[in-house]
This record gives sequence, structure tokens and C-alpha cells, in this order.
Amino acid sequence: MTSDQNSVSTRRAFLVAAGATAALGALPSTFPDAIAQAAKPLAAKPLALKPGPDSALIVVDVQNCFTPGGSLAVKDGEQIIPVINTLAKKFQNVVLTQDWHTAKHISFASQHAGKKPFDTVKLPYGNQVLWPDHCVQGTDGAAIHKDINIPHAQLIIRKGFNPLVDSYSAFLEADAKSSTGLAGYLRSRKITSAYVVGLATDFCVAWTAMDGRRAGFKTYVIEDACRGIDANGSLAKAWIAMDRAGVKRIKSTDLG
Ligand code: VGL
Ligand code: ZN
Repeated sequence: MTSDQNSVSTRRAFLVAAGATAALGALPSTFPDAIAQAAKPLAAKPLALKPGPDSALIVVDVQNCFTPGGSLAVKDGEQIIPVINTLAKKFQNVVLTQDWHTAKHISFASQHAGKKPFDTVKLPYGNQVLWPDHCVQGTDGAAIHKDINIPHAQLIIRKGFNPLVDSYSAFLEADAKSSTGLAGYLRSRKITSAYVVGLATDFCVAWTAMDGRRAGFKTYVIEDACRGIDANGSLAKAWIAMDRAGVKRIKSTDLG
């Protein structure tokens, strides 16, 4: 076969593969190798998103309490730090958040007789998961992890400071009406897209992303720059809820 014929047949294989992929959704296991190979670049194509002045990276709760050695450590939580530091260089606008509780915060299991961490209670604003004491204002556990290196971050939003109301979201407390001011800040700065990373995927990241979407921001969660707690299936549930809310799930390699 001449090289011309070769390239024509490769191209045809590619088109067949592209059509078959679209029609079947997934490649059957018997799909010829050459065609499967040709189809691969399609599936793996990065989105090449380029954050501009209208985008902000929101780095959620990368604090000592949530990283190994902390009182509410998220498994492998420290592994996202280099990913976040690299991502942050692509953003003009970066907001950090800090979980920032009073010493006897209502979300702590220690404040509810007979309860232990990860139990739930009913509070006036709804069901509340109870946690080990964590991120108490001014303590070392509440400090941003020392390896986070984003000197150009412009704002730190502290949340969960109301003794009687938790706040997973960086936008709204758990009563779903008390604002942290973040939406107003972003709007005032003409920011329309929010890229959310940090800890934990299934609590503060998910609630922040969903509230961001509800507030009208185009919202992305960069999955390899997050880690989850996964209490009682919470991680899978959170991804489904984020998808339904219109939050886009992307990878750090999708950013150009
Ligand atoms: C978080 C549980 C309690 C979080 C904060 O940052 O995801 N989770 N407080
Ligand atoms: Zn908390």
C-alpha cells in the first residue's frame, strides 16, 4: 500500500471509530485495536480552558485540620497542594477559604450529649453531620497549610463563624440564606466563572460549587485538585448533585 492509501484508510478508520463511539457510547471489547486507537485522542482531548480576568480560582479549606495529622484529616489531602499551586499560576484571581469555627461550634459532636463524630442531628436549619472539633478560630489547625504557595491570592473568606450555624459553602451558610459576601465580591470584580478546588470534595467543595452555580456563576470543579471525606457514600452523591446543579467536572489538564 502507498503511504497515501495508508493515510486514507487511517482516516476512514478514524471516522468510523468516531461515528461508532458516538452511536454506541462505549467501544465493545471486540472492537478492532487499530480503530480503538484511532478513536482514543477524541475521548482524551483536553478542553483547553483559558481562565481570563473574568475567572477566579476558589481554593477551599486547604487547612491543617483537613490534611494528614489534622483533626478531620482528608485521606491524601496533601496531594492536591502541588496541583493547586501550579493551577493558581494560571489565574489572575484567586480566593482562598478558611473553615473558621468558634470553640464550641454546633457542628462539633463534642457539643451534643451521646453523639459521636459522623452522627447526624436535626437542627433548626436542617440535618447536620457532626464532626470532630476542627478549625477553631486562631488555632494552628485552622491555618492554611504551609505548602500552599499563592502569594497573589486576593481574598480569604472565613466561614462557619456563626456558633449556631455551619457553613460548608463559601457563598451561603447552611441556613441557605446568610451570605458570606463572596457572590457580591465576585460580581463587583466582574468575575463570571468560578473554578473550585480543595477539601473536601463532598462537603465544602461541593456546596461551594453548587451555590456558585445557583448564584449564576459558570462553575467548574477540578477533580484532581480535590479530595473527599466520603462519609456514608457522600462522595458519589455529591458528584451526582453537582452534575444536576450544572457544575462542570473537569481535570487540571483541561486548563490551557
Ligand atoms: C468541611 C466538614 C466540616 C470541609 C468543613 O471543608 O469540607 N467538612 N467542616
Ligand atoms: Zn467545619
